[in-house]
Amino acid sequence: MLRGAWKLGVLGAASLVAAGQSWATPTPGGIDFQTPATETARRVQAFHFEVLIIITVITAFVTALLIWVMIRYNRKASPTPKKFSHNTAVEIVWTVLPVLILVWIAKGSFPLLYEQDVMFNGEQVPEEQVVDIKIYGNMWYWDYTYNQNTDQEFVVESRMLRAGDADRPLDTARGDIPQLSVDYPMVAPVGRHVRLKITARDVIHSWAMPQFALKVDAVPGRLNQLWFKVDQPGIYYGQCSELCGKDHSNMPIELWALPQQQYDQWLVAAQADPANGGRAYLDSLPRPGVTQLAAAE
Ligand SMILES: [Cu+2]
Repeated sequence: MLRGAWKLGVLGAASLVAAGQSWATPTPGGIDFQTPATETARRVQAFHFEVLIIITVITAFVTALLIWVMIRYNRKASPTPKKFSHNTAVEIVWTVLPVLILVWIAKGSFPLLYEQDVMFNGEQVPEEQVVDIKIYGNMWYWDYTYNQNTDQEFVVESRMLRAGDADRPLDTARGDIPQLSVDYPMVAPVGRHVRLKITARDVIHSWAMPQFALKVDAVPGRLNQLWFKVDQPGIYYGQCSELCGKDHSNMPIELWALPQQQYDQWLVAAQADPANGGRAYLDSLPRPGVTQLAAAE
């Protein structure tokens, strides 16, 4: 019962946060989480707020104890200190209670680790329904391989947009976000199980997508995996999250989640001309989802 009430409070707080449009996408000066875009991200954020409540109560309790001791037992108030050094009841309580709190936190945390790490949270998804995208980190850009190991395999390179660039300069009027928008974004279908295989060609990078609550290192010579299933069409942003050299801050991740039909059309366009990454097709679409909110502000 108590647990149910807690969860309601936690979810209420989370949805209040989500309701603030300015927090839906990365905005200058924004605080708090971005709106979660996957079931996993929603659960991770709810768990965050649960732990936040626990640590707030503990911190307040310990602070109150400290203040009480400082006032009640300072040299003036208590000139002759008591000499005892053991109290079995208190010792049992201050051992058992923290253990119970840690077990409670572990009970919420371990299933989330499993969910992020194990493909599709253990759900058996037929191979032909899985969308595979391979991600390489490079100094200092990402590239994305689609239809890997088929005769339709192609690679799209993805670099940050800069003001004044010759090919495609950053244009905030179009909805581009400085330091986050790229020339040829990653594209994935909505409502499908997307399996990411992530590695790097030179140094360690890290592929991170806050709205999906996902982050994993891209390590040369090693293959890491992540998965997601995004509910809403939208443009989602992340950044390389492992210090990888002088342009570490200039290798953002831009992911367009498109309805299946648009995704299929993009695949055809991008495969025909990978160097242009289906950009003309993407530009022909109304910019999907959350970015419209950010651009309208
Ligand atoms: Cu990097």
